Amino acid sequence: MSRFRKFVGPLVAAAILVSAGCTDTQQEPTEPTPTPTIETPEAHPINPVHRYTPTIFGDIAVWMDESNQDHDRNIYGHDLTTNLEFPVCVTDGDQTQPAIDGDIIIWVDERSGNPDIYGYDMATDTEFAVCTDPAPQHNPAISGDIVVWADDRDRATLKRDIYGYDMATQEEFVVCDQRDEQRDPDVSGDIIIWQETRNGNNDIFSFNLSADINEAEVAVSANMSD
Ligand SMILES: [Ca+2]
Ligand SMILES: [Ca+2]
Ligand SMILES: [Ca+2]
Repeated sequence: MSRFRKFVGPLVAAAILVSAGCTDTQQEPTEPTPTPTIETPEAHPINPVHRYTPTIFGDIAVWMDESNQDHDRNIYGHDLTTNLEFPVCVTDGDQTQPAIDGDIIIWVDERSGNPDIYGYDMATDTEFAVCTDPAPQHNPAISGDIVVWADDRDRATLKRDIYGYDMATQEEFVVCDQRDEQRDPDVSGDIIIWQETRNGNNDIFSFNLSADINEAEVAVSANMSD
């Protein structure tokens, strides 16, 4: 290796270091970091309505509406044929747990301060009370003229029971008030079913409205050894 190359090598390295240092000192100022966008309440609807528990019969869907503003719960419907939404019940207090069959929509209604059962006939644009007993009523279901629900009027002695209402005769009747817990009824035609605990576990029982009263109640699924 020549003496020249031995001498030039360190000079080139020094030049690179000096050049790098000059580059740092002459660098253009960086752009300021943008301030993150903070979403204001106006970025979303200030009063969205939440919708729950939809159910449907034919071309009519119904559900419970809850406003974020006042948390009032109401029942609304929607005609899927006409694509029109309509209020079913928007009165004071909570309206919840809608069910529908034919032209009749029913729900749990707390306008009086305790859960009752109310209904609305779309054919006649008429609202009506099904049960306004002072105790709580829950989980209504409907088939034809028959409305059923779980009822706490004798809860202190009989726990929860199943009651029904015949819209044709406008008469209320007991479906099952056995001393254990009956709940979550449903109905189709003359057959009412529910969940209950008389055997110490949850079973399914039924009641046939067209059968002899002594043979009307039948265990659908019950096993005491479960
Ligand atoms: Ca309401
Ligand atoms: Ca009530
Ligand atoms: Ca009971």
